[in-house]
Amino acid sequence: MPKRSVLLLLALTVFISALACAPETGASGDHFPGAGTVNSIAADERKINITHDPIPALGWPEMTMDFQLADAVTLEGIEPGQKVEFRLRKRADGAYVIESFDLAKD
Ligand SMILES: [Cu+2]
Repeated sequence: MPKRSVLLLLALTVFISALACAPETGASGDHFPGAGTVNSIAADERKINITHDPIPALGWPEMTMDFQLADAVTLEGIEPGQKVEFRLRKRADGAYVIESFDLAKD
């Protein structure tokens, strides 16, 4: 590989790393708190459907959607109809997975 291409590649790598480390607006790192009501659980697929409140840190309005559960998450005590608080993590592939649950306090 010519020397110039190597330098260019190096510059590009540094640039992309800098992008990846850029802070997300209004949130700490890649974790985002959310709250909502559980609609259904597909335990075999490790998926949960939640109608969540707006998540300003992500610019998301209130909506109903499926979330993938991180491997460490247990569904013990979580049932359809329950209000929950949860923590989202942005995966390297851009998908948001639920990392932990709490039953809502109210
Ligand atoms: Cu959503």
